[in-house]
Amino acid sequence: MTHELGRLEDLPADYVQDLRDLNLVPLWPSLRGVLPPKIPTRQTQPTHWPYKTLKPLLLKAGELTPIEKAERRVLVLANPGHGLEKMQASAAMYLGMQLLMPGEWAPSHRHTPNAVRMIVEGEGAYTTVDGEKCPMSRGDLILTPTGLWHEHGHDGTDPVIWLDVLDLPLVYYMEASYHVNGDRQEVHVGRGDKQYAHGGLVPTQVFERSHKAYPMLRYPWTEAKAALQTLGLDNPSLEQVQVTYTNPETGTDAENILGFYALMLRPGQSLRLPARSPAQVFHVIEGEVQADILGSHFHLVEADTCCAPGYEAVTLKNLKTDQASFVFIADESPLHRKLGVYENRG
Ligand code: 1HN
Repeated sequence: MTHELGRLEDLPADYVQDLRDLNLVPLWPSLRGVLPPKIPTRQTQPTHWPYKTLKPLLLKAGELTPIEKAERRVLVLANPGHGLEKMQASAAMYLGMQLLMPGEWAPSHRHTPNAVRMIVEGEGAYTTVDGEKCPMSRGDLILTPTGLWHEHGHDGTDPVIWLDVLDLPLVYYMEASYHVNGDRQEVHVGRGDKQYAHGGLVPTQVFERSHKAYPMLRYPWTEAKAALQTLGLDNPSLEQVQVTYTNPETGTDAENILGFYALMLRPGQSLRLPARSPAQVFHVIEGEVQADILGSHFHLVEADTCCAPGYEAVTLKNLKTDQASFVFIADESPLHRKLGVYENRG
């Protein structure tokens, strides 16, 4: 049973003022707020960002603001539950849609938050991460883990747009968020996406491991899609046809704080994802999906993005009855597991 606790108003005003003057605060009026019964209070609201409405505004930003004035030309997908100015999709996740025009260059920097890019549209752009030039194609996932230099360039002819996912809100909250600007990187020979391209077959190192904390930086969509299709064909009764983006040397999550996954929904399939503690983000790579989150029913078409708070079940339904749909998922699972607060409530 949860008892009613004393309120601030129940205390003499001069007593409260005496406390405040000494930087002291009584706990009991706020205890239920910070420690609610049974389930956390979540500011993260189910939110849908349709690509169709976002894209023209992002292209307009390309006309209004030169890359030199932006460094990164991004429209942030902000969750109204957190307040737009906080630039949060969830407690730990930041989302942004970034535009790079042909010939533009987003200069080299590195920072403490971890980032990934999910390429949404356009060909010819590349991002250089830690000296490795990673071509960007639709559906590719490219890591820029904490501390690694990264810059973006574009040799193509049409705008390139990608989704950035960062753990910025968490790292900022920790007062650990900062960046350093750098010079254009020299591109070196050797690419992790080639060296680790075949599942289970990893380069034999002279030492047990390469000396890279992040040996694979680019996960081509062609590989992820083929893995999902093969998994689905080989396991006709498998409900959750999903792969996790991992570090191929350790088998652990690709980055430390956020987790990344690709999901295939079979034609017409309805999949219930259990209520787990981490918040989640869904981005449709191919197909058409209905996402039922709390009382919201989002109709997601290609390149649409939505988010769901933690501790809630989510149902994803493939609205295509004659073909599979493919969804990129980002979540806060690695963080929750490391902190020991991860829960699956079924
Ligand atoms: C950043 O470095 C990039 O490098 C994109 O493309 C978005 C949002 C917040 C902080 C750093 C990038 C970012 C960012």
